[in-house]
Amino acid sequence: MQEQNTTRHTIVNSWNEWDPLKHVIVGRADGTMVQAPEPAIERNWPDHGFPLGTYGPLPKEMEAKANEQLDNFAKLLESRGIRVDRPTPLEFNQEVQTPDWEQKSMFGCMPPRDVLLTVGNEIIEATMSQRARWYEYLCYRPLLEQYFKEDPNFRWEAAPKPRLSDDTYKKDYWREWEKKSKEEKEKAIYERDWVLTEKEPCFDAADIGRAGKDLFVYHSSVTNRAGIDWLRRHFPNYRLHPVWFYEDNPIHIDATFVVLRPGLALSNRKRKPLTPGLLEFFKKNDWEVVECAKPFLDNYPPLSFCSPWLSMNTLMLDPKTICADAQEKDQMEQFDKLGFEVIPVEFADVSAFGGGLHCATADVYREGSCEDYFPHQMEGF
Ligand code: ABU
Repeated sequence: MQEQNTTRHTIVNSWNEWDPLKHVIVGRADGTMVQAPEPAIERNWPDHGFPLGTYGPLPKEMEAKANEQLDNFAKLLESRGIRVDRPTPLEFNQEVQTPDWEQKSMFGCMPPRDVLLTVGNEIIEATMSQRARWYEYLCYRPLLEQYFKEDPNFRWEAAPKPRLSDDTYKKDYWREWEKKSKEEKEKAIYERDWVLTEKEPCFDAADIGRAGKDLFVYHSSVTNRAGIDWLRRHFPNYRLHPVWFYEDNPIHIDATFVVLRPGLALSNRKRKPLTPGLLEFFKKNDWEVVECAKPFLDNYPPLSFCSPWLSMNTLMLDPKTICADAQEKDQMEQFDKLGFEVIPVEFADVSAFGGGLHCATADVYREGSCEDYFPHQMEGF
């Protein structure tokens, strides 16, 4: 497999979420952990064997089911002529450290979308903002080294590795959050008072929605203002729009506000846009913004930090063809009515490993070039 890959020709090129997909990375579930507590996050799943403070590998039978669904998804993509590469898992159940901190475990490499941001001929390794995920980029290094050798125009970038010292986080954020009243939580949502301080730039790649010259960046609990500012300075020739939504545990634009194809975006029916001018901006440019359908689940599945809104976490194969989670009947029906060819993909068992179909992939090559889908810009947005 490896030998076969090295003989292939690679071109890194992807400007948006919908142009015809020809080459993609699909994650693996191997060794994924319930993360040990750290300032950025705490897992507390006593009903499923992981009360607060505990950590360890997700059960092997869950891992096997998730890997089966990931492998089947990879085969489906290959059957449509799409080249699929896979990351190299590390031993995630090991203590890691830098001069600033020690962390009892890592996480996994199911969601490449969280780590790798492809913009044109460039792939950026995101900073990440959790200690357990600081080394996750290493899982993708064999592929990135290969692409670098094969594509002379590939720009391989890494955002500055954050120190993630205690100064990167608000002290005792989660304990304080638990003590907050409903009104105080509401206030935090409107003020975007999340766990990260502004000490240093932090962002997850899955907080960026790509639409040619326009990049939409979610100010979330894993992406801070400094991270957005770093991206803005890194991409001076793009229009970078910070966006935020009504959500008390905000993570990742790809289950929140998704640009599906030119002229059509999907908005989370619960996580209402709070960004002034966002909807007006889309309207001004003749984009329709539709609210997503009701998700299949009412709540987070067992041992999963991902919400039911993975219902809207999809992969576009081209502007007319969309891969959606097969359990999301209502969402698939909505896509059908919107004129898509919908490909149902069994994927529910992957959720606990860090996401849905968009999370589980990272673009390497889509046909097409950088277009301007929003010619009418708006002051202040
Ligand atoms: N990585 C997507 C997770 C988003 C969510 O849990 O809603």
